[in-house]
Amino acid sequence: MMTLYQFESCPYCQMVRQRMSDLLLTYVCINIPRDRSKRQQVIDVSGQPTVPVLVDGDIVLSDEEDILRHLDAHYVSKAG
Ligand SMILES: N[C@@H](CCC(=O)N[C@@H](CS)C(=O)NCC(=O)O)C(=O)O
Repeated sequence: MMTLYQFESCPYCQMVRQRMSDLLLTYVCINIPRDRSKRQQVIDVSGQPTVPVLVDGDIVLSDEEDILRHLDAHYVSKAG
């Protein structure tokens, strides 16, 4: 199961959520604080504090463009 670290009003996160919905993907959403100083969970998983961060198995992606490329490369066919 993929895990997305995000907060709702982040426009980059919104782009990723939209793409995941379009691709009919099921994933776990971890809502993180907007306050950058309270993002230890994100730093622990990705080594940096920005979101979105997507974890897909052994793959950890911390830039929305990388995430969108990854989703398109691996999951496009599922949406039919
Ligand atoms: N991945 C983007 C950055 C994404 C980004 O800026 N996300 C915002 C949330 S919309 C963020 O986490 N900013 C850091 C902060 O809020 O302190 C990049 O590398 O340019």
